[in-house]
Amino acid sequence: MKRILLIASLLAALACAADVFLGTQRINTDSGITLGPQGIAKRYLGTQLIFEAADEEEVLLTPAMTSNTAPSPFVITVSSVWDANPVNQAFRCFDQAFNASGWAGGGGGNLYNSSGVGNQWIQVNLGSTKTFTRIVLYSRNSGFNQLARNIIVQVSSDASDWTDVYTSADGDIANATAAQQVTLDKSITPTACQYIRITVTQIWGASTNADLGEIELYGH
Ligand SMILES: [Ca+2]
Repeated sequence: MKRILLIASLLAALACAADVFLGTQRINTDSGITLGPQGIAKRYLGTQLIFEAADEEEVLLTPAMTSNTAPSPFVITVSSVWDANPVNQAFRCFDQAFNASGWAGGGGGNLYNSSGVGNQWIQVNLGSTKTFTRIVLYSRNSGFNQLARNIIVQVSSDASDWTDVYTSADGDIANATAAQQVTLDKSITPTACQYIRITVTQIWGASTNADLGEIELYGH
């Protein structure tokens, strides 16, 4: 009889382990863990409410940048820049915007548009440690000799010691045939870091500078 009651209790407990929705929040009534609309899990640790991103969640690691240092604490730096024109500044690679021709800024420029060739790089300071999982590159436009053909992606916790997380093979990055074309969409082995650096190791043609279009960095 005791065994039957125990089984009945277990079945009742399992029946209660269900997810319910409270507005846009999914609530697991068994564990007490709630998931927000972005998949952010919340749980109580003593009296503290803890927010933690689900492992599988993948979001943009940078906001739409409005300058190389805004919004804080994000900072974009480059090894070199073509000129001082506002539309050519490094953050244009991370402003989440294109103009009609696919160039990054409101005028004619686009970053990463270096003033030289040979291992030119663009770097992001995420402001805190994140887990980096994916990179997406868009072309600035088609028909430019200086478009990136091969890159190395590195991560760091201090902007001093760097670890390679992706080295392209020739063919990984398409030679652009249209503006705003995705030329690379590559998953990265999840890696904790605060800094991400993209170095152009080869361009498609013979030019005196190197270009990357819009860059999206994903993770959690
Ligand atoms: Ca842009």
